[in-house]
Amino acid sequence: MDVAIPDPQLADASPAERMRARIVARLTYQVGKAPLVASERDWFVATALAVRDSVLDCWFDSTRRTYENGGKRVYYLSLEFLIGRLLFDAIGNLGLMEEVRAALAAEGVDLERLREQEPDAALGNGGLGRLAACFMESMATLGIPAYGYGIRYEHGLFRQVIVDGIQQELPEDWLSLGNPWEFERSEVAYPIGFGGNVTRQESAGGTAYAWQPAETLLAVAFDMPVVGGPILDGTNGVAPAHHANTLRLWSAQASTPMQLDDFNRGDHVGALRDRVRIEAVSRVLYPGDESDAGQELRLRQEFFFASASLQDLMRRHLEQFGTLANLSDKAAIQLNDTHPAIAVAEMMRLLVDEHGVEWGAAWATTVATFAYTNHTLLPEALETWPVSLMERLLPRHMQIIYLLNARHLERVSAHGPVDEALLSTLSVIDERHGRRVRMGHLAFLGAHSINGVSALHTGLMQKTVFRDLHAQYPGRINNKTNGVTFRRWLHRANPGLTSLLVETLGPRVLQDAAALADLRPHADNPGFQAAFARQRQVRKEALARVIADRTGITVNPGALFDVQVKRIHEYKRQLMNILHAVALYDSIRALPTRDWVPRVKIFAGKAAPGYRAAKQVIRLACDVAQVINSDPSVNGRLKVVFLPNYNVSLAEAIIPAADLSEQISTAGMEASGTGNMKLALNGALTIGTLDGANVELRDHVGPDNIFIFGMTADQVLARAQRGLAAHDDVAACPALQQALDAIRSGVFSPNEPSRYQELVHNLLERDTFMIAADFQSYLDQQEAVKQLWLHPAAWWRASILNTAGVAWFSSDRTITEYATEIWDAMPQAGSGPQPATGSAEA
Ligand code: 26Q
Repeated sequence: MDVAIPDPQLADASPAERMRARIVARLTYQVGKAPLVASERDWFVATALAVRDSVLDCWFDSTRRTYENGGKRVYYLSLEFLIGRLLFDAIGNLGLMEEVRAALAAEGVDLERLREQEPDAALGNGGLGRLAACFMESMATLGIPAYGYGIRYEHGLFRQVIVDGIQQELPEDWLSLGNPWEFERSEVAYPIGFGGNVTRQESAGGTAYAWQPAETLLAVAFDMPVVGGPILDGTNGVAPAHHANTLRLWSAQASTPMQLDDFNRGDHVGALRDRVRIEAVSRVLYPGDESDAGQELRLRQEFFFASASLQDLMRRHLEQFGTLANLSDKAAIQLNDTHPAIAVAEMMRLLVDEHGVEWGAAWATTVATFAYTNHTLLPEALETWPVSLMERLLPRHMQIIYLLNARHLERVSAHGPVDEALLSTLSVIDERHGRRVRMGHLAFLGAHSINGVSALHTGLMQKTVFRDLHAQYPGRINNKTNGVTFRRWLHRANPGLTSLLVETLGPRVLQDAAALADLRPHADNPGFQAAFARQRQVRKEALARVIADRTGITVNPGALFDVQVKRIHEYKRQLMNILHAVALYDSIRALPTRDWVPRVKIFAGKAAPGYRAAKQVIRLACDVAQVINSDPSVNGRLKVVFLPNYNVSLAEAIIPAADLSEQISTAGMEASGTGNMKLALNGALTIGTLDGANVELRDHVGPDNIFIFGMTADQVLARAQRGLAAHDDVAACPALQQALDAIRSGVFSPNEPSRYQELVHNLLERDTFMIAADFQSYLDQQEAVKQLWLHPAAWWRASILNTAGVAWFSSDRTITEYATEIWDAMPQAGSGPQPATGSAEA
């Protein structure tokens, strides 16, 4: 039964009544439950399916319009899409919030409670994956025809539990109860080869190479619609238009179901073993974040999804245009970091070996089609693969890489002799570390645009890792400062504040982030300040309940909520924040009668499973929390909380409740940060270094409304030249000395006093992240934070000016820059909605 077909009996019904009928029909006929016995999970599925019907209408329209326009499509290749929950995204973007809420209320069901029933789609580690999800949403909202390509991991990022301060990883199972948003496209399947050898054939037309893989598996497509918010100019004066794009995720399937011979011989396990091994490719997301994994399975994942995506987009292009000669006019491929960089070699193989395109023309097409985004300069995160592994797994690709590298080095040498040292830094092959393929070099050479994700980061790319390539190919490196989608991170995460903004600025603020600037005249208005502060208070009370539920810790919602939420990594310096907590603890005990500002320090984040130092930081945060929270002399003036299992949904609960946002990485190390933007958008004040996008954040909110401390990136470099021992800096800062002494002597680990000896020792001897050098200046700014908090009118003014100042950090702005400056793919204006026909596949 097609419940999307209007029921004539409902012709006069209100939208909410019609929605109710659709939800109940889904519940009855698809979930198979009667309303009286349905669980909240059942209602969630029924609601998602009913909302999905509305999404599908836009989806078919959008796909058909793109095809008819013959316009350019954007392909965003990413090994990670950190999506989170989708129900409110879809309902909110389609403008159905009130009718769905009313429809469910009529059945006695609370929409807010259904929200909790949806598992997070956690197909990513952190910033890079979440950025991909924000970008997909913005591309849909801007009406840019786009496909996201990735892997349909059966298990997303692990679930973090903390047992006695120790992080443990449990498998994550987001698909166990089914995924109402996805469509399996069994007919869209491509063969993906591994291993084997390359044959060479001479003919009159020249030499041809062909790869015979030793094994082949299938990449099967699963599609998820991504629906945007209302398109500004697409209303036609009638109803708002919505554009929907496709997130196409690949799942690995063995091409032969199983070894029937083995099975018939009675070896049931052996018969399935190969299948299990092959299908492992899409089983699990690698949980490493900026850490080198170097695992063969990871390289298999990279090639698997890169090859499937290219085969798919080339098939689509050929079906529509009949030639690959105009590929770069009709397709833009964005590589999300180097993880899909093998696509450069695969594109060359497909063009040259499979489609008979001459090498030079194929290379021109490749470079004109690809663009690459770099997300990190940390040496340990720069991807390289051993040549031996590449030769074994992808022999033809290794040949292609040698050839494109040779041509590149010849070009460099064409204008005269070049010294060996320069050639070796320019080469795709790193000969110094046992012959490895530098994926960053491969991506750079194969792309016409290489971008960084903040102004500082882009400048550093040009000066450091890509210095020599930049000199050879000037103009290729450009900046695209990150942004976030305000629809998820303000409108949905903070509906109370959003209503206040709509009341104050009008509904335009929902569509046009720039309207936030009109908040500035209200920053000093006491009535507005009170209303703004009231919304924060509501969210702090809600977060306090979450904290109590998940940790048993009681916090005072009137205290200053000081928040650091992000992956746990040494360069992000959660340790410095913990040291500040210890220093505060010491001061409170030393001067118990002083008028302290009550603070709650809130931490959340996951450590890569094998990253020992990061796991020690989590343990220290928990140990420090234990001691401080239970010390009666503190009397609630300081609490420390480590909230387990940070994910997109928890971020949505924490961010609107934050008063202070900690963005305290060692300058030069955080490529951009995006949590900084989400927190400032919700009115949190930032305490931060001049790192990543914090620099631009300061420019936008104004230097008086942000707490900047510490060395600049240049000063960090100069400091490193003088050695990394921290003894002098520690000796010069009594608060730091005292905090380190306490930690080292076991004040926070009384049952194992030596637990943090190594941590303290390392900080003193080799303070790679320069915590000691920046500490005094951090303390000073924390003191300034306290002083401002003591003056509520000044605090709320600054807070409002943060929300007012960050419009530029909308991912709509970022995507508009990508579209105009890299992809040349802006949507046709005014392409309003048309009758629904066809399917989403084209
Ligand atoms: C590489 C090889 C093997 C296994 C894992 C990896 C791997 C996985 C994820 C390497 C790096 C990442 C993630 C990087 C990342 O999230 N970078 C962040 O990107 C954000 C979006 O641009 C920035 O805001 C952050 O500053 C940056 O740290």
